Amino acid sequence: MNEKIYIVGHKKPDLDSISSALGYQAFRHSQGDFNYYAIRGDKENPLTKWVFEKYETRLPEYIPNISGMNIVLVDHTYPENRPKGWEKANILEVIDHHDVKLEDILPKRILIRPCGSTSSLIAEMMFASNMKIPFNIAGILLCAILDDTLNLESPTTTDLDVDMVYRLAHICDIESTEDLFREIFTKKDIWNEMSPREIIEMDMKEIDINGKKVCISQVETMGNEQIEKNKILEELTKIEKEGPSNLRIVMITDLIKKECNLLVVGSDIILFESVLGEKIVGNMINLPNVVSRKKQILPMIEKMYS
Ligand SMILES: [Mn+2]
Repeated sequence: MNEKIYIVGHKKPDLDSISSALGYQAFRHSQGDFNYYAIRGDKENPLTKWVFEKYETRLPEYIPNISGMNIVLVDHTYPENRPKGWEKANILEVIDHHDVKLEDILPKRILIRPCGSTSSLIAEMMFASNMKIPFNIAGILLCAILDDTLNLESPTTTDLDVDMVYRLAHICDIESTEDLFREIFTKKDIWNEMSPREIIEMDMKEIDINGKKVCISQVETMGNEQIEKNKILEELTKIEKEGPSNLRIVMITDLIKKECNLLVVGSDIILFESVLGEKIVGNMINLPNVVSRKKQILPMIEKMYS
């Protein structure tokens, strides 16, 4: 009998992490590889819950520790984003659309392609193999791509994402993704119901850049004016005191105005100012036309530390 192989996304999974894991399971099963099994290492976010309910699909099983398991990592490679117990897991394969950090593991199969979402890579495999994609799987992958690419408007969007959205939407019988995207983002714009600590931790990425500790939280809103920046900054300062870092940022993105406000703390704030070419006043700065953590904020910081 074949040993089980578990597919898992990053810690604090977003929709793409959970959708691509389930999508890859469906793809593998279509190939006769029934030993692949999608899981999640953390609680799902409210958007994921809504999308899975909408498409009447069961969430992947929650397994808090992957130690000792055969693993496919989807939607991440960085050690700091891997689920608990990865050090003692057998990582066989990775599929991702972000920057790569794999010096410490040696997976047999690696599929890395810069594009808007891991779900696009999974959908492409499905179409290439002529698999008959079930309606619910198409819907879940479609929502994940729209979420990750901000309805194909994020600078991370590639032709592949556009093509996959078009083909998946066709399966779902959706003519325009505009309404679906609005729904997705209303489900995400739940910041008013959360505490500052919850807001900061909802979509937080910790990154080690050449030994520098950087932490960026992403808060995407549809013109939400009610977000209490001062309270979040107060909490951010508290978190920074608990565990100092080089740079700790909360990126509050307004998807309607297409701009963001950064709340910034950390020991390298002055260095960061010099990269921005602007003063960060009272630990806050507004950046017009900046919406992407991965394509716009991260590269700036990586350049700063290179
Ligand atoms: Mn993703």
